[in-house]
Amino acid sequence: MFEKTVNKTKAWKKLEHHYKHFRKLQMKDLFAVDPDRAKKFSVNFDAMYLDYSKNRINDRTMKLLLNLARECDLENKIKAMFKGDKINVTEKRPVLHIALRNRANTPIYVDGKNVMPQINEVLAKMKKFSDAVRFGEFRGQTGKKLTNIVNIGIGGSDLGPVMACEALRKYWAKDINCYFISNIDGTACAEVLNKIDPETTLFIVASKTFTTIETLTNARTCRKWLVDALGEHAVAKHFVALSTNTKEVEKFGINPENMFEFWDFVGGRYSMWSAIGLIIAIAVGFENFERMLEGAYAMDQHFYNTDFEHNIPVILAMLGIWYNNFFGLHRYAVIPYDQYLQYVPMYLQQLDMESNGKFVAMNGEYVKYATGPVLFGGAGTNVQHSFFQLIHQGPEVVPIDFVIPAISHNEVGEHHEILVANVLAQGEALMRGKTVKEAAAELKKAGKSREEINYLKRFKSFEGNRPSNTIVFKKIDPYTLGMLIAMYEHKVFVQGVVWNVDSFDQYGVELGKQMALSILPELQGTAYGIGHDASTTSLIELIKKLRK
Ligand code: G6Q
Repeated sequence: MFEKTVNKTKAWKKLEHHYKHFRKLQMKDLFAVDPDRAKKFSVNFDAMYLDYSKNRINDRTMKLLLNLARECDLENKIKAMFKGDKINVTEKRPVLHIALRNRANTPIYVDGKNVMPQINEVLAKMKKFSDAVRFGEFRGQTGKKLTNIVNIGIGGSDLGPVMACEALRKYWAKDINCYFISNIDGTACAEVLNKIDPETTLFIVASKTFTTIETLTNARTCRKWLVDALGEHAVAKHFVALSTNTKEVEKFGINPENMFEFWDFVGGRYSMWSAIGLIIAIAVGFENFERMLEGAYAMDQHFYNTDFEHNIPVILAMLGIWYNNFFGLHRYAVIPYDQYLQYVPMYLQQLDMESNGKFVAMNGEYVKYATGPVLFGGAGTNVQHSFFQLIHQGPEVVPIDFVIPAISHNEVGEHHEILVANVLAQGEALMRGKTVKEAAAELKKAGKSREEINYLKRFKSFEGNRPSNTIVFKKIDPYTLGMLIAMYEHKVFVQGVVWNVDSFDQYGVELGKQMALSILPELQGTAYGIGHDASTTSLIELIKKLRK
């Protein structure tokens, strides 16, 4: 079914060869000889500007990388996703988050049925409901306006909504507050319930399967809290469900009329554009939610229609492969210089690592090359004062994406210019570095003794030649957020195609879940010693003793 192992392709071999000659080249020298480099290695699309010139590439590198994409049949794989083929092979499902934001409303077929009417129907229901909550037409049991919106969900049913709500906080209705309960740790529930009033609270139970133990346990706790305060009748006015599983929603005690549906062709970590985004729509208003869909749609069109040379997700994906598979750099950081984007790295961690952290290829064989990197990040400038030491001087280079809006939502004094100065300085410093000689000269100028200079000069040097992309927007708004997230979704897709893994399953999270189910009765004292290793058995005993 899936023909060639990527590391046996012609393009891969050529890249290996190219790498040998290229790896020592310094970016600063490449800049020095080519005044057009910044222009050549940048793309401006719609509201987004990508500068990828601070990468260890030249024309030939890009040509070979894009040839690799071609040799992996990327063009047809993109088409297959957009037309609803079952590209999630292990689960035999299509992958149609793009249909959720298909603003042109062109038909997309799954098993001969156009999925657009059902998507539009749910969007219309979301609009009606989010408006009704925002404008106080849908009220709580005691007639009060619902102003505390609590999303109960985990993983893909949590991270997108959390990230987007935070990113768009400036657009929240003045009287609405959003809360998120995901962790099974009772603290997550307790801390939220302590802050809110049942009369003004709407719980959104977000679960694709409606069988996830964390979400159902949290939802039951919240349901009991509400019923204790307002009685059983209140559930209909204070609980809605987002799910693909009507039967389980009913079983839980939520009327299917209060359920917003989505479908198996939407993966959890790709679901913020579906009913899972309901809390976003309530917080920022449906028009803004639609703007987010429009931004994502614009990126989808760009990805679908643009030749690889100017295709932002393709370029970013292939650069990632250059570092991961040829330089052997298996870590990667995303650093938004925007406080509102602080959860973007956390969101991308799931998107990227759950999609491509795989060791079996589509043909069922173990891969013989690195796949998804470890992704981490945080908001700048904060992280400059934490892990940037390693980014600048750790022995392993970490390629970075910087994201920066030109205009802040809170233009206070000179804050934003200082912020921008910092992100640009980081990119430049990582690229240029500081030679030992330069460091020595600085120490000399500072009046240090010869002995001190000799000792300190290496500590004070920076090898440089460390790559980064810079993604610039005029402003982070619903539209540009949609573009940014869709860009990363497609980047991850492209890498999955090249690595030939199924980016849309997640069997890796199953084993721990299964084992937890077997340990639970032991902790509760209803089962004993079910063949664990000695460490696990003694930890179970220790914790049982401590809990007595
Ligand atoms: C995402 C994963 C996973 C999922 C959660 C929650 O792609 O499938 O993170 O979203 O396990 O699942 P439910 O939505 O079914 O509760």
